[in-house]
Amino acid sequence: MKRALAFLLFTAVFPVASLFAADPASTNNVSLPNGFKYEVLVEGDIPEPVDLDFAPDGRLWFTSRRGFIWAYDFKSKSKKEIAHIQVPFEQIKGKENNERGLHGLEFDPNFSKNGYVYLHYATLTGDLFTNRVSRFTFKNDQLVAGSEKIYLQIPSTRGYHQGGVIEYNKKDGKLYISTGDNNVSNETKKFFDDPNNPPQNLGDLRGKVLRLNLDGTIPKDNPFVNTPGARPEIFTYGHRNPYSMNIDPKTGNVYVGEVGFDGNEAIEEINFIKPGGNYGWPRCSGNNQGTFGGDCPIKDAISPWIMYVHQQGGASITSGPFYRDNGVKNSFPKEWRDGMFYADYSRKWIRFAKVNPADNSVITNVPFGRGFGGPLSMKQGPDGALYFNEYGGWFTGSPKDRLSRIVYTGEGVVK
Ligand SMILES: [Ca+2]
Ligand SMILES: [Ca+2]
Ligand SMILES: [Ca+2]
Repeated sequence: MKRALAFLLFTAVFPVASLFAADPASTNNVSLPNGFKYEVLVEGDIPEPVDLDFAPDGRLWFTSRRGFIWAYDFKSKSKKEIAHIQVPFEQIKGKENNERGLHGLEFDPNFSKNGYVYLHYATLTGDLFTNRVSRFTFKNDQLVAGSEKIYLQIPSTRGYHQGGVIEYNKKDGKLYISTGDNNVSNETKKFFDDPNNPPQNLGDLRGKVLRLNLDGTIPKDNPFVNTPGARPEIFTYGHRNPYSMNIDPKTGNVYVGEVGFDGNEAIEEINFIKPGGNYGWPRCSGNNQGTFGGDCPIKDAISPWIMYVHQQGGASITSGPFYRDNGVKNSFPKEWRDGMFYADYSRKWIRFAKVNPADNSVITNVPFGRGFGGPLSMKQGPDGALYFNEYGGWFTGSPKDRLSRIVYTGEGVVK
């Protein structure tokens, strides 16, 4: 994530106990196309909501960087704490930023039978930080003690860029996991051409998209299984901080949102993931431009699928769902289907990129909504609505942390 708001790091936390007191109209200035409605499901008392996913029973589970897992129940219109994982999320005064904590959540496709949930979270042993990808078993809304099966242990030597998403791809039956480069942004000049730096180093799990079988073993068709010195879990490399990931349910195409470098020339990217692909960081970014000028020295670096240059002010991209008609009454109308919704946390907008199915290129890219409080981790719900977290603070927790959605209520429910 961007550090532009780092001055908020040590602000005290004032969680608000009330769940439904929010009047969105009074706290936000949200604008949306005609026929769409913005709704806040939970506000306050959910510090630092970072990821969400729908459980097979229809509830929406969401995670807090501080280790909480909550389930939102649509019938009772309330959230319930499912688990609290101990994670080192605290900021320590005078030390570097600590972006670590609990992040990604994913359900096993047979969750209703086996209770398996995959989590991506940080641990601290002595003074050694590690990001872990593990499978846990849940029973009757409780984490079964001793059920953890560790799949990956990823070093986290610095406090920045932890990545941390887990998505299940029902097309190939695999888990996709994103990891941050763990680098410190303002030191980029020191390491950008160092081959041992994580994102370009195939012996290091950081700055990557990883791919695993559901049982934690390595898929035989991963691109680097036969490359000496390479970690066989790696699917793509050269990533900076892939903090969001979405998979098109129809095609199985995987996209990662990658937060850009600092400064006016910096570029926000959404990358379309291709097996074995090198996405350039830290040597290059955007359309194969050298990070500090000139052409990209990596000749086969893959350019972003969507990108924009900061020009001025902070920016922090998040990928969102590849929206498909799922046959429900409130599906979004045609003009808002068969493309990706994506957002910018800092700029507080959501856009929509419609895609040509013949070649997966973006045909149109238009504004959808604005005025949200830090949108993160967007998903399409089984009811056709667009769900997302609003992360109101900056590693602090905020009374404006929210779980929200956008519902289509337009005339005639266009099919
Ligand atoms: Ca997930
Ligand atoms: Ca998922
Ligand atoms: Ca790139």
